[in-house]
Amino acid sequence: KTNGSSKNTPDKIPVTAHPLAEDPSDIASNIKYHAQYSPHFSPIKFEPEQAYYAAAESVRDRLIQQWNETYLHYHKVDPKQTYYLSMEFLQGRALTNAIGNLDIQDAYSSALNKLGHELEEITEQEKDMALGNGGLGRLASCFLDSMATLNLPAWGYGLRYRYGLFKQRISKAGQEEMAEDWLEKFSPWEVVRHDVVFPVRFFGHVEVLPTGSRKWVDGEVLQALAYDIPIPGYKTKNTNSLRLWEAKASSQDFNLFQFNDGQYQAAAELHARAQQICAVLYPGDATEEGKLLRLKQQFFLCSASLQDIISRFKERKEGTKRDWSEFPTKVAVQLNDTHPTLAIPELMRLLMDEEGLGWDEAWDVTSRTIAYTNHTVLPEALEKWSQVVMAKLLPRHMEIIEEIDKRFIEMIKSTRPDLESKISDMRILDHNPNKPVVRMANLCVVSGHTVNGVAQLHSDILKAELFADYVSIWPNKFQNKTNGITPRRWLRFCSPELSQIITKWLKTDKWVTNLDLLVGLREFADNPELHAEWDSAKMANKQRLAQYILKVTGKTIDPNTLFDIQVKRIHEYKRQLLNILGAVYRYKKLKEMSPEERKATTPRTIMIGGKAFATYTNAKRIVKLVNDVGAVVNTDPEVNDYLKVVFVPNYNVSVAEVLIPGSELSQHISTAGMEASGTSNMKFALNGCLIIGTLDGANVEIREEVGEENFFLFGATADEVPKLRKDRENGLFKPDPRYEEAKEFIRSKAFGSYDYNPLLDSLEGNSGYGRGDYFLVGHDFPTYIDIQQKVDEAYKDRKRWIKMSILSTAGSGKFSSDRTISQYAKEIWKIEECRVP
Ligand code: NBG
Repeated sequence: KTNGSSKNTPDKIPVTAHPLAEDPSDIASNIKYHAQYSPHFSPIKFEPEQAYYAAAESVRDRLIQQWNETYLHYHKVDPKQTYYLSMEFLQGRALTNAIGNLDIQDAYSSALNKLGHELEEITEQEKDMALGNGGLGRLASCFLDSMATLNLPAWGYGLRYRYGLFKQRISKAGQEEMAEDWLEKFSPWEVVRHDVVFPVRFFGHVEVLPTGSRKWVDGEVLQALAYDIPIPGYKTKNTNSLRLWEAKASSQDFNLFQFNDGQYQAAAELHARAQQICAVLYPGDATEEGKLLRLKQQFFLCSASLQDIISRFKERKEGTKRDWSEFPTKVAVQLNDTHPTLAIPELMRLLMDEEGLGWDEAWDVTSRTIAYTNHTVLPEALEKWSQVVMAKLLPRHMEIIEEIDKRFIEMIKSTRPDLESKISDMRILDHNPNKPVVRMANLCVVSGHTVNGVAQLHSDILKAELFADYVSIWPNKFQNKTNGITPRRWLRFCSPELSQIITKWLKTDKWVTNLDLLVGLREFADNPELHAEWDSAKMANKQRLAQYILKVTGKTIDPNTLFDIQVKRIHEYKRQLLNILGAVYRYKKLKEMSPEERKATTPRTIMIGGKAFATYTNAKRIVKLVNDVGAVVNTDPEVNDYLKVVFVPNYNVSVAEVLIPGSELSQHISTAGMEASGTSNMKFALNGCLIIGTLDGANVEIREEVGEENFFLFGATADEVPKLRKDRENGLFKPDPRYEEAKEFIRSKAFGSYDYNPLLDSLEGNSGYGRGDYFLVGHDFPTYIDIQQKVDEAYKDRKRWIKMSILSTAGSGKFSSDRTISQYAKEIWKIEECRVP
């Protein structure tokens, strides 16, 4: 379809605004209204792209109505509200989610038909909003969906990056990164709030006033301007906000005199520097400049958000003077990892220097307001900032951090002399003479009222290792909040076929907001009728996936083979290398078989996808290796029917929505103890996909819930890992011959001339991070191959496999982010539902 005139009679549909239309004809009018009166394109064409923008704007009208009502309701009721501070939000696409949550899918579908378009084609026009790297950012987005659905007064705060996570292109050389321009045209989902602007200062110095109080002055001041994104709940009026800040310089900072004098760059210098702040998500921090910019971003988010939170606290009781001790009963601030840690000294500064509170009072308010979630135990991801850089960029905050550190040490000395020897590890400032740093995680633990991990095993490790010393001081500060995913996006909307079957057998669609109801499927796990329906829904999803793969890679895959998927950021601890070594071993064995023997095997399509950090050399080599293995295997006529290896390019949220419903086996095979939780494992399990995995992160709990007979387990456990590494250092590791064979095969250049020796060498030797097989690929390889054989056998028994698949979905209720968010609300934030009438 090139325009609306091919089908029906779109020309006859009147152009009228009906913001709250229910009827498809009125909705169609409203879409036409937007095409005409919110003109972003010339009026000649009404192609899918134009139709997408017009449809999205018509949905936004409806959202704005609910959104304003929600804002006013919260203003009136003045409930305690949560603010989720995160440097990342991986929202993906919004249109399907919005019309799904508003429950107007059918009406929109027929309205678009009337205009000569298909809803599915229209939704694909939308660019992913990818303002995050991976699980941490997607978790934040799932949380927003649950907060709104549960009618909780809770907002997200983030940054409006001009370019989100890069777009991945695969060439002969491997991964190439390109700027992903989600704002190339514009986003119909954001609303700029010209009246919400706060000043954010950098550099300068601290002045002591005659009263003795301190004030941060001079330096450069930028403006934070709010852009709001509506977050609709599922089948409820409550529509929350995701507020993203953009940096601007004010017009006074434009030097007209210099400009007229021909000094164009100098005239707009501050404007240029403002633009850098929100230019890109997580700029590479290898250079000093990059580091400073990242710190600026973090502070920008914290300062703007806290000023906004404080002004809302005041606004909601306009006219009356509020007692500051009331603040923590009205405000909960959650730090999504240490990235927004500067919220702590910034809140202290605002309370003391702007509002006139004393230290003790400000500290009481701050520590009762702020809570911190830890998302990793990887040492390189635990943020440390140079004290020199911090003192230069944020002189007042450095003073405050020093004072927090000093008081913490005094507290230990006076109350816990037994911990004196631990002070240097526990304190916030590390006075290493070569490079004094601020340890952000320590600052969070010392200052926050609650610290939580993201899966039971991870939280246990935090308490037993990373934060063990603090546990003895504050035993009640530490909690677990096992991650979750929203069942709306990750089942109801991404797999309508399977959803319909579930609703039919459970005789209710209430599972969409009460995921525990899925256990009701267990009683039908052997029912042949359900099996037939389940099988055909899965097959439809596999076909859709195969078409997608054909579209983006040109490769044909067979939906009758076992679809085996591993998609996530490429990292050595996630062990994509173990997966590809297994694939290489499988290929080699297939080559050695007779044609009859091959026919008896279980045909497989292995799909691997994910982005490698641009400067992470080994991760990039892994991407190339997967592609090189695929190039050989997929063109080898002997094995072609039994094995394919496909690299799925540019993995992101919308790609996941196609891959996950179509998968049958997914790999979550990190070295035990290293993946804090994982959340895609939950999405796969919910979609009836079986997991092959280690006892790591949330895998442990998924296995408990779906039943151990429905989980393909292998590998060392977290508590065995330290000894295995020691043994390795002491030369006690005996490699399995199959493992040596797989590596040797790659070294023999069976997959092209690229030199994979440096990558494979990371698996050799005796010790060290990145050398000496720190991630224990060699140790886990034999059990991995053995369990893969069990997978092959299980798949041959169709009945058994489908039963396992049903039981996997049935056991996934716990992993709803509604459950996670209810626990945060009750056990950390102490907030309650505030439903818009
Ligand atoms: C990631 C962990 C994942 C976890 C997500 C969400 C960071 C720092 N951590 O295992 O690696 O699922 O956070 O909690 O990105």
